[in-house]
Amino acid sequence: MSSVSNSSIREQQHPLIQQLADLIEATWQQHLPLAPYQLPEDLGYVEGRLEGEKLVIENHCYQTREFRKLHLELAKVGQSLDILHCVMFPRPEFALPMFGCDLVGGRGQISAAIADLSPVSADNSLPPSYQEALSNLPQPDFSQPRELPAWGDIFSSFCTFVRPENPAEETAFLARVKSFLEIHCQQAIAAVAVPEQQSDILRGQHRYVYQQQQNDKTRRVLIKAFGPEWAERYMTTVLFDLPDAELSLS
Ligand code: BLA
Repeated sequence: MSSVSNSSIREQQHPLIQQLADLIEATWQQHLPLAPYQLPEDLGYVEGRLEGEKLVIENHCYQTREFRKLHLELAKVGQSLDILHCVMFPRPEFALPMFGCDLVGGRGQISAAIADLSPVSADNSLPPSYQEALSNLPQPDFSQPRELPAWGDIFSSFCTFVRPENPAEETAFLARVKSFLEIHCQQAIAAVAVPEQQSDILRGQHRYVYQQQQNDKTRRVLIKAFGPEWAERYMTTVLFDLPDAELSLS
């Protein structure tokens, strides 16, 4: 196995979550020189209780020249809920979109599989190089596409949000995420910093993060296990935070 993963709950999770976690870390390691990223001390590995079942959260976090924070989170609630959450936060001096991915499943079935490269530019569009690369990908047909909630207007037209129905659809979802990650890593390595665009980029990242914080389904799980204050702190400092430079926005 890879050198940066110390998988403990991974082996107990839905196979698609294991495969996607391995794929994400392998792609990061292959393309990006990873440095450690320090999470708030008490939030790297956490345990709580949700309706009598144990909730375990395991975080893997890195940073690179282009990315302020690469975050992969695996969570497990007893036997009933398995979660993979991943966001790649570009440094605000790079005009790069947000990669985000969430897999939620329970009792053998993944109910939500979502992945996107989401724009943060002032005109709310992806850089042309991304548009071109993403347009060239095959568009797999999924038998159960899902409808985005209202806060999901941050996602691009390339966003995939489905309930994968069978192993073929799971494989198709994995392949699409792999393509997103490879395109994103290649573009990021080639990217040149544009500090003059930083305030626009920060504004876009702020909107992305703010909308994600409106996901009541995530919040509800965290509140039930850890209480409202802890959930708020976790959502705003670990799942969807902003760099300190955000202060310069106001
Ligand atoms: C949905 N997220 C969900 C659901 C749960 C969680 C329980 C409902 C599953 C379903 O509708 O089938 C829970 N997700 C979590 C928890 C964590 C988590 C507890 O990551 C972390 C501890 N969510 C993200 C990212 C994206 C995302 C990065 O974290 C997208 C890039 C999307 N999750 C997302 C969307 C839904 C969802 C769009 C459906 C929301 C809805 O239908 O209202």
